[in-house]
Amino acid sequence: MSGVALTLDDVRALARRVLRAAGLAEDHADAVAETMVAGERDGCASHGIYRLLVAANTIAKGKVVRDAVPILSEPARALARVDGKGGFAQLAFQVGKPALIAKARACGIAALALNNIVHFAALWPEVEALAEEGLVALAFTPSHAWVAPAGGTRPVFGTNPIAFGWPRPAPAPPFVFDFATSMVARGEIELHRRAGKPVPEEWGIDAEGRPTIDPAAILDGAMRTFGGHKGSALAAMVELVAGPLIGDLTSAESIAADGGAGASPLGGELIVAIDPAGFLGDAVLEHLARADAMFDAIEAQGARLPSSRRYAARSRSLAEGVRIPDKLYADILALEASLTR
Ligand code: NDP
Ligand code: PYC
Repeated sequence: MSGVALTLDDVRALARRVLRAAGLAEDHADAVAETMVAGERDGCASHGIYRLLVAANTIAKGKVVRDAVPILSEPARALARVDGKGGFAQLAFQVGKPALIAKARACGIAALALNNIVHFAALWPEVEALAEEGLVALAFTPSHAWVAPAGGTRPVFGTNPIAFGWPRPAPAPPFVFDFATSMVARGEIELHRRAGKPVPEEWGIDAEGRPTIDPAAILDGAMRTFGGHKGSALAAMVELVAGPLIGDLTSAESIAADGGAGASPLGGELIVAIDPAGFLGDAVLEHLARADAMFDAIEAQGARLPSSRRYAARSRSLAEGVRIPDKLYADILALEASLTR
């Protein structure tokens, strides 16, 4: 079997070590390492330990504040805001999450804006954590302008993920989906480039606007939105609600601020949480059971729920650990050696 076998504790220790060696403050290193462990544990390679290379580059280029102290404010009864002060998003979310949960329970619906954060991560850990608190959750963030609008050839949008979490009665885990509004996450194209593998032609175009299966040519050209004009409209929505609506950068502004450094996107994230009891009162369980009937109808015909693959990967990884591609592991160790020389 190829790859290096690691326990999740090994992955956590490696991630913390490299992030600390790169100069990240301890509280950030712990929060960032946890998101990489979650990605690796759940079989999401594009947002697992591979992100150490991305985060280290962002730190080295001076594009993230290593010891930022996120500041929480409460602009209205149902609104919370965290100014991440230029640090990675994970600590900002940790700071804002209790306020978001309390406000959603008090008002029925609440929103949290994370501003001035550097974002390289998947969104499902956040909506899953909120759904585990019994809340319905939505999350959106722009990235860098890498994606052309449907009908165009030049990048305007980021890969702009949308994540959704829905609480289910135990023992079922929350219903969660989380996807880029581009055909795939950029991280997936980067992994194909590293592995020297071609990509499907519909993933993107080269710098001259021609279809290509060369991942490097797409990374230099433009990615495509999923679902044609529909994905394009959703990508625009993400730009709007997690950019101008919360006073933060669009993907075009983020890549301009990057100035060619190749660092992770800088900007904002919007997270909305809804307490089902706000609408339903004591009838919550009855209506959540009706939602579960829909999930059963999906699975009864052999279709799968989003996140079922991820939950299955989680069970396996918790029992058996994970395998990291040999080249990626070697690159991470070489990075660590270069940082500790
Ligand atoms: P995928 O296409 O891998 O998966 C998208 C979602 O669809 C997942 O919830 C997945 O569940 C589900 N899914 C996949 N196949 C099926 C199926 N056959 N039936 C039912 N559900 C299915 O995701 P993307 O490549 O679009 O994005 C990957 C990650 O990248 C996301 O987590 C996203 O947050 C992150 N990202 C982050 C960005 C940022 O700016 N921070 C930007 C862009 C992406 P399952 O996991 O179980 O397979
Ligand atoms: O994979 O598209 C991506 C991505 C962008 C920011 C974080 N992940």
